Amino acid sequence: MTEQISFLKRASLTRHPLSQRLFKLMEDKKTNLALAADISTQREVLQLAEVIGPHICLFKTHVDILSDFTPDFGIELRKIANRHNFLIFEDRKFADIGQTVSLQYSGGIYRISDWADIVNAHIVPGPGIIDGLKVIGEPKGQGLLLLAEMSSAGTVAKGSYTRKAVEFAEQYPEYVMGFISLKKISDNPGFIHMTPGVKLRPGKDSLGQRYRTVDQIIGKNYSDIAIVGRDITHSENPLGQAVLYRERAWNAYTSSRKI
Ligand code: S5P
Repeated sequence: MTEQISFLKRASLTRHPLSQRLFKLMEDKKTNLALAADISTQREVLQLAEVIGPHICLFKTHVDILSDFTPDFGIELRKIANRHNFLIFEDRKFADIGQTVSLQYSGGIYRISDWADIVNAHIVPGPGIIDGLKVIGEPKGQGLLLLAEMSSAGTVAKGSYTRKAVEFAEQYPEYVMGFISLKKISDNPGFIHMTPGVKLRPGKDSLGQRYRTVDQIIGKNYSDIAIVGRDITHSENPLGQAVLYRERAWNAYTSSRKI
């Protein structure tokens, strides 16, 4: 097992400007918690960002869930992100050829590249998908995560598929920031690992989602960021629950990193 390195040190070990910023802001704010805001109205999503913003490093959106989307959404969310110092991750899961994803990223109704810092992509089409997104995102200082593993039951993203994601990422260190994965899958300290499917207790939902605890994914599996959705957004006290997750995720990080 290689040494587990602190976020601060890792900021100096990546050339990716946005990864440097994310490592530093996690260390400054003392949070490695990301919120998954799978909510269907702009007002509720923005309100959540405002309330939970001080406790997170990253706010994850699914903009195509919104029933009342207007271009103001991105503008308003950016203002909140700047005020509370977190990054915006639009969980678009691109999966097409390079030319098509470049249009999906920059155009359409959502114009994702106007307001999101980070997007993600499946690697199923091959590295052309990274080239297509990079054309849009790199000049704007944005970053990409590759879906190397998934939290859902029966996923085929494992074994050689996961290793391929690492191989692709290594070819694009100036644009790919890291992975969506269930554990640390690369020893390159510049890559950031983010893990969804997190709850206070292990379990599953009725549609194939599987949950692990913060201690499992960060303490034992050496992932970096816990992405928590319904266990915060659907709790009776989202702010209190976010504060609890923040403490647990940060403790799991500090007690498992050495230098
Ligand atoms: O493998 C994955 C990848 C992602 S990005 N499994 C996931 O659940 N996600 C996303 O994380 C999913 O789209 C959702 O937005 C969030 C998990 O939400 P929760 O309510 O189950 O915590």
